[in-house]
Amino acid sequence: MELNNVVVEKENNLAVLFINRPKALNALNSETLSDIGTAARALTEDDDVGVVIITGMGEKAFVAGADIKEMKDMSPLEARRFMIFGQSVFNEISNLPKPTIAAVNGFALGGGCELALSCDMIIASENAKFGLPEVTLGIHPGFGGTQRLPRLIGAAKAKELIFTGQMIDASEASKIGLVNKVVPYENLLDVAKALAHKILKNGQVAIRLVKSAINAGLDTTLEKGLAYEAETQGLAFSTEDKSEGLSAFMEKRKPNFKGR
Ligand code: DAK
Repeated sequence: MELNNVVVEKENNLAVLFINRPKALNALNSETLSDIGTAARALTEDDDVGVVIITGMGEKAFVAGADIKEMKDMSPLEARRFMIFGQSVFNEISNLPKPTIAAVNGFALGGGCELALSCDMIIASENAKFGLPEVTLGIHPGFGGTQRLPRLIGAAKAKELIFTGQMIDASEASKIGLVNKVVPYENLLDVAKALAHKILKNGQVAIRLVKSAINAGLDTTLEKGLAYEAETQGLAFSTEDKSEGLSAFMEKRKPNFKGR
């Protein structure tokens, strides 16, 4: 897969998607958004890939936001089109039927913070900085931040970050529950990969089903979420992995999951 602004590396059922525009601090222009969408669709179809890590190329930025130079001259209609396109790409990340880990290696601002929020888990390096500075530009978050941030950290904290546009460091992000873990920059990818490998040891059909149950539950009532959970668990009971997992427990051995 040849893309200008995204590089995908694969190793042992794990894919690392690098946003590769370091001279512009990996800012999201239309081409980069399109490349992320293309890569996400390819990774969705790729049965060899069980977990996807998303990170930024270079030492400075994960993604410093939507491309301000490109946005500057957009008409309202172009902005609307850009937003719908961006939201669809971020939805593809959020709905990717396998776990995603954002490995945030520096600035994650605006659309960059929203990209991290579209992933299932966020691991940050100690130098990472998070923020939604859109209101300082006279606009507001437009790639899902107004919806995903309050769901993750609660409305009051999300409003504080969005209304002030202030940046917070990795340790503050950890305190408010925005990130799962903070690690030294040098260890970031290794820690993300170690987390991915822990996930990859488990039954992959169950992982896909439970991700869809958790995501569906976040958008609905507890009652409907529980009904969905019963359906996905029913499906999990139809898999070879379920037979293998329960047998392995009874036989006091490690399971050999096949992902089916
Ligand atoms: N867009 C374009 N270029 C950017 C950029 C960005 N967001 N951020 C940085 N760059 C470029 C800089 O222009 C500079 O390029 P050259 O001047 O060398 O050509 C290069 O990256 C290095 O940046 P700096 O020289 O500024 O580096 P510093 O270390 O001094 O500062 C910084 C780092 C991250 C604090 C600073 O670059 C910065 O404040 N960047 C902008 C952060 C920001 O405000 N991001 C945008 C958030 S708004 C929408 C949907 C969604 C959105 C909007 C609309 N609709 C559908 C319409 C989302 C909006 C956002 O994400």
